[in-house]
Amino acid sequence: MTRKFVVAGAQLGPIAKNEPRSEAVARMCALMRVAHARGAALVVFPELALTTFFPRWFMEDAAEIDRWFETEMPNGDVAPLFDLARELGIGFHLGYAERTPEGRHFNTAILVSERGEIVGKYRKIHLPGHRENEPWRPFQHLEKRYFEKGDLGFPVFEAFGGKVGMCICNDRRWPETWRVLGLGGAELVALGYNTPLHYPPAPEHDHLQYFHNELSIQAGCYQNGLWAVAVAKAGLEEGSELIGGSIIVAPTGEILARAATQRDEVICAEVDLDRCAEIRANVFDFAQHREPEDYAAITRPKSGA
Ligand code: CDT
Repeated sequence: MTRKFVVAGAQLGPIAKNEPRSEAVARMCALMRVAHARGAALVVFPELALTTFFPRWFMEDAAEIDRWFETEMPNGDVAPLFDLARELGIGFHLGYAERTPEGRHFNTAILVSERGEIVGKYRKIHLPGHRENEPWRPFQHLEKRYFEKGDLGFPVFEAFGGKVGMCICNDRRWPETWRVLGLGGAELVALGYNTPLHYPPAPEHDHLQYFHNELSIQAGCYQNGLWAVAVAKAGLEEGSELIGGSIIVAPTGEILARAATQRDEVICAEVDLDRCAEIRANVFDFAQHREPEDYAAITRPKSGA
């Protein structure tokens, strides 16, 4: 049985602070239609895709913070996306801010089947940035303030005829993310990101943002023999420039599709999940060549923990 299908990445341009979720969802529905017209079975949307990237602002008031979070999924605002997925028979991946019934806050992504059912959930583990207001910055990056570290590990789900994993933005920079997903058998990783072009603590690296994005994702794919669809929220959003550069990467590390704009844009590629074996049965055959006895330092608790 062939395990070939088309995947799409639906990059979003900026979302304004006052843009209602219904408008963002309407934009995503339009992109989903384009992806479907190009034959995609799965379309990947970015991290925190329903709103502007709110961690750029310092907030103290709980109600002001909570208005950026979804308390249910699906809910009335995103229902049109679930309905359209069902109508077209296309799956999707969506990032959003999750507030649980117990009041816990996570940076979350879900995988939704072509029947409109949630078949997988991931909560971001590597939360970048800081906890307190740092007025010297031109904008804040307060993910450590607004989110708890994810508590689901890096799960892998049976979906779309294969094994699908997820990670979110900063996670893609960590080789451990990819290795744990690879060890879990992931054949395709969906991920969204919001990456400012300007990194205030080390602005000398600003010109390397696109390079570091591709470097991390290509290495993760090659070293674990898996596919990735990596999708940006891009463009000048509330005064902060976010990189685009959404890509689809093969298990060989080759980039098969790349966004050309910083706006709403669909990229597509045909994936063949059987091609994971090209790498996994050869140079990165874990059973034959991995030497975990010598990797103990990787899982030693961090100092100060
Ligand atoms: N959203 C997110 O995780 N962004 C980070 C920004 C750099 S760290 C402040 C990233 O890794 O792209």
